[in-house]
Amino acid sequence: MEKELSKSKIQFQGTINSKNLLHPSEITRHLSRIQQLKATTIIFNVASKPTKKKLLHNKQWNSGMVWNEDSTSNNLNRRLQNSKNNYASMNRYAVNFTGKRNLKKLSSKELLCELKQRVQVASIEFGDESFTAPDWQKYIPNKNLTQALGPFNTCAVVASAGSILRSRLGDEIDAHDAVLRFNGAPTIGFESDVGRRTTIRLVNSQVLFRPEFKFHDNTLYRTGTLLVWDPSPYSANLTEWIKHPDYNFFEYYKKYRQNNPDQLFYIINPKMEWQLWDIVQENTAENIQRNPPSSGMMGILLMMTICNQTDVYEFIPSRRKTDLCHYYERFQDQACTMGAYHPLMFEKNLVKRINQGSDEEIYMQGKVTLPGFRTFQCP
Ligand code: NCC
Repeated sequence: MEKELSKSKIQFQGTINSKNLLHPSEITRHLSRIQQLKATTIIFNVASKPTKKKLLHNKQWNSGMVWNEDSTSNNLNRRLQNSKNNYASMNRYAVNFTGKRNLKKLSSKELLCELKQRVQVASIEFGDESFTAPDWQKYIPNKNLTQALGPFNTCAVVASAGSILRSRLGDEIDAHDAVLRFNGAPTIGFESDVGRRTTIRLVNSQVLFRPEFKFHDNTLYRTGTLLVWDPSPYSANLTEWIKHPDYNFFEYYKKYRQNNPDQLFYIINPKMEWQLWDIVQENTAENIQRNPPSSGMMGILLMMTICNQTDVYEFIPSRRKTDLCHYYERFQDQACTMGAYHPLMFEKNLVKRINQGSDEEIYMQGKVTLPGFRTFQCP
């Protein structure tokens, strides 16, 4: 077990397995000891295994245990703080942020309207600047992304976090009209926790570019509609981006389309990443990493655009929170959940603020419920 103490926040992170179950009275003893230390926030994580004794009753749950939507870099360990500061000053994408800082916290509705009105979820279309050569016509699907996908009524976004293990959310996820997954996240072998269905898979450009992902051979990628994104410099136009992508995935995209012409596969217009980044920065008091938001945040925005309701699973950590990076790997690193390269913690703050569901659902299931932009009314 691991305890992390700071002046105003105590994080108690532990895995209780069947061999060292705590009796409820012991948990109460731990909690009262922690409370004596005048903690303002207590995060008590229990990886719940099926057990005869209920370890943590709903009654014992309180809102202080849920993700703090005002989390700051003080909530990160020293290594991640340094990494965040380095990425904030490094400015690899020449971010030239001239936006305002919202000193007054926007309401949930105001934030939703900012996202709806300023983030344009769009795919590259044939005829877009630098995508005019005849061969692009062969590869870019005729219908654009938002014409081809949906509208769906209910959608699920499945974050790849290790803490979705033992959630038993699989059936609930599959009951949605569309399910979005990320990068190489599998379903086989994890069905009871993450479901079986994949309607859309959003991958970053590394997945196409780097041979270890076996993008062209792995059948995992053959299901559903594929979307790929790659960061452009902050102010770059498409011509500049196509010459200098982060990972030069364009040839791999064409090759995949050639081999799988019947599978819809879109390239996200990179403007979206920075429109989203601006809103995360504007609504965060400190300087965030000057790198694009994670695939998770982009997938959430996509689904809010094409679905009437989006349930997001384990993007905001539940009571199962763990340092296990992915549910499908054994690698542990807090960076996966809190962010190193991506401004992930700040993305999560924003998503928590626009959640229409309850804190209890976040804590118990890692579930956030978001409205669809098609019907969400802004002034
Ligand atoms: O890890 P990744 O993301 O594939 O996860 C998909 C999305 O799930 C959310 N997530 C994931 C793990 C975790 N513990 N907590 C979470 O909240 C995040 O929103 C995340 O975006 C990416 O965003 O594309 C990322 O991709 C990986 C990696 O490139 C791919 O998995 C392919 O291997 C990045 N890791 C590395 O490059 C080492 C990761 O930083 C972001």
